[in-house]
Amino acid sequence: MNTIKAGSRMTVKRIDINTSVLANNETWAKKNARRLEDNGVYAVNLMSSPGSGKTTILQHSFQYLVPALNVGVIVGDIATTEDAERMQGKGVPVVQINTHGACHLDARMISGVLDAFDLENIDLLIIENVGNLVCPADFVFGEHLRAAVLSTTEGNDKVRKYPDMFRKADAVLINKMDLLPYVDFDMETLRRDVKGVGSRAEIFEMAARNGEGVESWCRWLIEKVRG
Ligand SMILES: Nc1nc2c(ncn2[C@@H]2O[C@H](COP(=O)(O)OP(=O)(O)OP(=O)(O)O)[C@@H](O)[C@H]2O)c(=O)[nH]1
Ligand SMILES: [Mg+2]
Repeated sequence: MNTIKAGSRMTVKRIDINTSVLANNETWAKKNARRLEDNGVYAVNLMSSPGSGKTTILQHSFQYLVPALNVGVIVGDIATTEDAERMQGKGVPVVQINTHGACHLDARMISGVLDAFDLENIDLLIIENVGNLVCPADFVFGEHLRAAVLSTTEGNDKVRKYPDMFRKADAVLINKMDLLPYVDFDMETLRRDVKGVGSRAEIFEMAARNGEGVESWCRWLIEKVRG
């Protein structure tokens, strides 16, 4: 909080909303982290711009994850339960959060839905964030791992233009590799840019719509969960 003088007698207090919102989020995230730890739950925050393929990747990941781990999913969207419906029938409990306008999930929202899971019997909780390349980067949930999806159709400049998302990611999933011949995107630039923003993320290439490349991301994730 900063204090600025206005005139000779009046003092105006300025509260930095951004800082206080993030500090509050941090408090909730610590509570979540404790609760997840107590129950042996490993949490993943899956982020990307709208339509990069987060839900498609999850739909195709379950065949590898479910035989190895007890999985739960939280999915955030501004509106509708469509993503949660797409993930039904795979033996994975899915909870949909609607933010009604907010462009990201936050730690308090996650705390509010943890009760919906039998946490003692969950090994891996995957949180699909609201589609947005900016805001989700700032809001931690108490998760163990952050994964950012980028699809080839979004352009080769995105890592440079939205560095926070990729700098803070432990894994970068390049999706829609099937469309590579038709778009201006090359993996060499992508790899250089990921390093260039200071990220040490593991990079996976996939075409999730056909299920291609999803297995190696899942194998890597299973190893992370098992520690
Ligand atoms: N060609 C191609 N299309 C894909 C691929 N993966 C996903 N899509 C398509 O991309 C569109 C968006 O995919 P979603 O999985 O809904 O993306 P999302 O990131 O979950 O989107 P939001 O939740 O709205 O942010 C759908 O029409 C998918 O079929 C892929 O590997 N190749
Ligand atoms: Mg989705």
